Amino acid sequence: MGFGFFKKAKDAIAGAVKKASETLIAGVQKTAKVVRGGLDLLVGRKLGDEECEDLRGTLIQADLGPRLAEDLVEKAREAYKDREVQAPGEIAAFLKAELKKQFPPQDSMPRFSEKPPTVILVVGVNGAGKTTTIAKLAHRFKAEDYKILLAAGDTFRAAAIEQLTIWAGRVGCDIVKDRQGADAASVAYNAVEKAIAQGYDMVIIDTAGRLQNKKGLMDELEKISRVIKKKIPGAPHEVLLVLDGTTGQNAVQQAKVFTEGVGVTGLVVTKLDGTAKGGAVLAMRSEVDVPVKWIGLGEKMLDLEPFDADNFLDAIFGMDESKKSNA
Ligand SMILES: Nc1nc2c(ncn2[C@@H]2O[C@H](COP(=O)(O)OP(=O)(O)OP(=O)(O)O)[C@@H](O)[C@H]2O)c(=O)[nH]1
Ligand SMILES: [Mg+2]
Repeated sequence: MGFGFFKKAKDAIAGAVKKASETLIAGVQKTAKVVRGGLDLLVGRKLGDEECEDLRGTLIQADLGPRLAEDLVEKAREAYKDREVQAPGEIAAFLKAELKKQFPPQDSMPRFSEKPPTVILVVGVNGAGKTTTIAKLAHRFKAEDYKILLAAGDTFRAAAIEQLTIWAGRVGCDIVKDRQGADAASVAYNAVEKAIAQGYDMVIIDTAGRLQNKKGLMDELEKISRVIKKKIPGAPHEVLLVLDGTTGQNAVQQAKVFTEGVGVTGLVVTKLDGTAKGGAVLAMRSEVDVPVKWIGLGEKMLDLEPFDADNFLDAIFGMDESKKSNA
């Protein structure tokens, strides 16, 4: 399949992100409400000290984090020193333009192997949403005609293997698993071996979020990565770190810790539907040198979207007037 495989995937993603979807808009509405409510109160005012404090408060409440909030407030203060914010949406458009500068185009594109199978390793602390995200990814790529194999690499709990097996059934894809307590790296190895032998396009590997301690967890992830490389040098092609978006800035801190360890290539921020702290997604890019690639917007299979900075900013800050008239 070679390049065609790669291109098809890129087109599939590109086609999906031109405009903020209903799922995205509904998914981040709690965060959007905080942001827009706060910004609307600034209309008709110049950004003096009091207004800047209000703006900072709004950005902090949406959990953009102190550093990013301060940076944006200073830029806005400078821009609106001598004139008033005239219309609703004006300050939102300004902040969006500033934030957009942080997101290089193409940055969030998933990584695929030039030659199948593409191996995706999914990591993160327990409860973050790894297994659910794997099901969502499998569903999405299967719809694009990829032949998908899941690997039940969370051998720590029997329920974890069961949960992934149920998802594989629902999605309609195959799964490689072993008994509870089995060596996770050997499950991963077997899956990759099977994928090569039987022409799968993609292997997605689940991992444990909780082991006896953090070092144990990191060691296990490194071991999985190492044995996969024995079969496919260059794999895993993507290491996705899954983060619980309801924890806001704590998720940002977790991203910092994890990305130091295991060669993470992309972040997945889940559960944005349940929180007003969605602004943390925007802070990730300035705090961690790894792009957010996917966002989780609910518990169902379709509630995962590729992260697109423009659409995300539109969904939270509202769409610019110029864009609305073009839509
Ligand atoms: N609302 C909402 N719930 C989610 C989302 N993603 C995952 N969840 C829920 O979060 C809970 C934990 O998800 P899992 O996928 O089991 O998390 P995990 O990281 O595999 O957890 P462990 O296997 O315990 O390490 C489940 O109840 C999911 O339904 C999301 O985007 N939105
Ligand atoms: Mg799990």
